[in-house]
Amino acid sequence: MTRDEQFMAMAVERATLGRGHVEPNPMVGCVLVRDDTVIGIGHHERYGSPHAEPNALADAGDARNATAYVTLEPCCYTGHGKQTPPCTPRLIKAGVRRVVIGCVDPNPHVAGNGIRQLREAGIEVVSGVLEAECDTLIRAFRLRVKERRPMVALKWAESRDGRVAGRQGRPVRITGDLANSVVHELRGRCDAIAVGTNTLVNDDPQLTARGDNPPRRAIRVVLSNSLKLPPERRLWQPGPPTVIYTHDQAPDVESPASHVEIIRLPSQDNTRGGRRFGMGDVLSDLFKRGVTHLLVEPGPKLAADLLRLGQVDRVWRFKSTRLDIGESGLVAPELDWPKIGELDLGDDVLSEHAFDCEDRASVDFRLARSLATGTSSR
Ligand code: AOF
Ligand code: ZN
Repeated sequence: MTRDEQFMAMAVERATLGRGHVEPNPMVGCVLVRDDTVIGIGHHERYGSPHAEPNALADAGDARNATAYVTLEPCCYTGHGKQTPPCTPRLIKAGVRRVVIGCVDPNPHVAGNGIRQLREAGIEVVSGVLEAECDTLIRAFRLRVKERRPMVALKWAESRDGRVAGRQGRPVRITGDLANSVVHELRGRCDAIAVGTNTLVNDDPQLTARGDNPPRRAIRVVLSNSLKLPPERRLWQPGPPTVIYTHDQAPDVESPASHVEIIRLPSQDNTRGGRRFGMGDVLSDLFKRGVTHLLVEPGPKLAADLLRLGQVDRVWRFKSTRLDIGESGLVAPELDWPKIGELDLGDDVLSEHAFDCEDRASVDFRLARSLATGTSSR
């Protein structure tokens, strides 16, 4: 690693502290260095609060002639709903001599204009340092800006012999304590958590985060073509807002509780001759509700459908190292996506998969790793 890359790596690490707090904004970290010494560090801490650069400048006090390492191109505009003053003039005014940037901001109001303004002020700018790492920090933000949809992660747990449940979907406790706390931490950073009707029927899930002080409270989502809803479910008890997506030709049933909304999306033909809604419509609707990260906890059928449709960004598979369910159990979804990260959780192994083997592990996976290593070294 070059010296520039080392300081940028610090900024990346720092930026991840914002996960769950800054969305729909991107995570950003900033390190200020003079004479090869760090004189200030900061990150974007929560939505609507100061950006990484002013936080690092405040930490440094005097940043004249320093180099600023920023994971994202500094912002440079006002208006359009912007909550804080732009960072580019702040860096210029502070007298930094050089700015090293991880990746360009895909926000069309920035998109290279921040770099241009810095150069026009006579500051040396280097861009693309640790670009792939910095890009993982803005993955969900980029999807939001460019594709107007949330980032989608699928997560399931399977036994050592590749089963996700017992006979006819009977629920089985598969993962150990460490895997469970990783899942609850992850749930607490997502904006929506979805299951299909089979999971609603078989598992009666709560879809809430049971970790310490979760930064976000997710909308609970049920994906249901049939709209066959059991009358008594934990999701119908008072709790976070709950949305059931179905298609416009599904049976006319009433919402099971006042916090549960049924959304009827345009129906399409499915391959088996029935009707179904499109996952693209679900993602657009969730986007309009401000969802940046969607976690799907699917059964094998829903997982296979979503993987086939190609609207999934990440898969998390927890595989038990101890438990066998046996031949009669429900077979886990087939997954031929390359593994981009692996983590030993004692009773289970967590692997992260992406469609493209060149992809980097997600910020959530990095945070799972810190949780796991922190816990085991305690
Ligand atoms: C930066 N540093 O730390 C972040 C940036 O509404 P605001 O004022 O928070 O601005 C949000 C936009 O600023 C966001 O859409 C993205 O383009 C950029 N995020 N930029 O220089 C930061 N979080
Ligand atoms: Zn900014």
